[in-house]
Amino acid sequence: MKSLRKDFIEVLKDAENVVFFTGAGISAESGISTFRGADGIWNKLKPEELANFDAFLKNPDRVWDWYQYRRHIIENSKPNPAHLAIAEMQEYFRNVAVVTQNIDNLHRRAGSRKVYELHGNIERNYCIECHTWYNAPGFASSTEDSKVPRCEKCGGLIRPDIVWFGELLPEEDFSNSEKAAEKCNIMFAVGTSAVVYPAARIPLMAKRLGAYLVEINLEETELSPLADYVLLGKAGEILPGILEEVKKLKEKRA
Ligand code: BJW
Ligand code: ZN
Repeated sequence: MKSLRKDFIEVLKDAENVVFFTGAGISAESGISTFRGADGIWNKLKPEELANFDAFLKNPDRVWDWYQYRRHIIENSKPNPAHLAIAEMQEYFRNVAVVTQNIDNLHRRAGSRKVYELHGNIERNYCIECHTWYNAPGFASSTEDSKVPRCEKCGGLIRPDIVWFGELLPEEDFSNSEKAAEKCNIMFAVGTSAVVYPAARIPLMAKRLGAYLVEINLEETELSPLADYVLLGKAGEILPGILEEVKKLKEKRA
């Protein structure tokens, strides 16, 4: 990796609170598709037919089947060097939080401890009538792919705990994300097109309150003009490079 800019290194040196705001691009190198861009899911499938509550009510089996397909891919994927580098940053900064739009649980699987999930988690499911949770490992794989399971208490439809369009974000995770954005010294926006709101407010808020904003992406996004530093390339290559720099800085200090 080419050498990092001096002003960024200066901020890294003194930073105590670091936030990683992540999107689908960080999991692309784990083999999980992104939503937008050349190979994005929404190029082939329509979000209005799959990712909203009315679509689920209209055709629950189809929507369930699609999530089962995604679950199988996610179950067979592993955290990549980008997730692992973020988890290792916990050794070097006082406070590291991950605010993710991803539903794949790969940050926790990589070892990150403070993870706020803005769009839910595909490993969890709940009944739309009585809100009973169905989170036991293996629950989804014990069901038929092409048929939505029913709640054993009330017979209601069971849905994945994912935030669809038009739905509110989980209150506690969103408010913890806002708090993390308010107090961070550096915010990294990694692998996100930053077009989906209100999640996309998080890096904007951090920048407005004085954080140094670093963007890591294959290409420029709507966030780029606001960022202090834009690093173009693969997250799985750039983040391990930054981790190496952090290690050097912290060793020098010790
Ligand atoms: C790499 C890489 C590598 C690749 N290394 N980088 C008009 C204007 C403004 C807002 C709205 C509007 N109309 C409607 C809205 C609101 C709507 C919204 O924001 N829509 C916009 C799209 C226009 N938001 C909502 O509906 C939210 N709820 C809400 O607002 O509630 C209030 C409300 C209540 C009642 C009525 C109305 C409003 C909820 C949003 C939920 C989003 N859910 C999804 C899908 C979940 C289902 C599923 O997973 O199946 O979440 S959408 C999808 O986008 C998913 C993602 O989390 C989210 C963000 O995408 P992300 O992560 O940024 O991925 P990509 O693919 O966009 O980008 C990947 C990036 O990675 C690219 O930049 C690549 O270059 C890069 N990359 N490889 C580094 N190796
Ligand atoms: Zn129920």
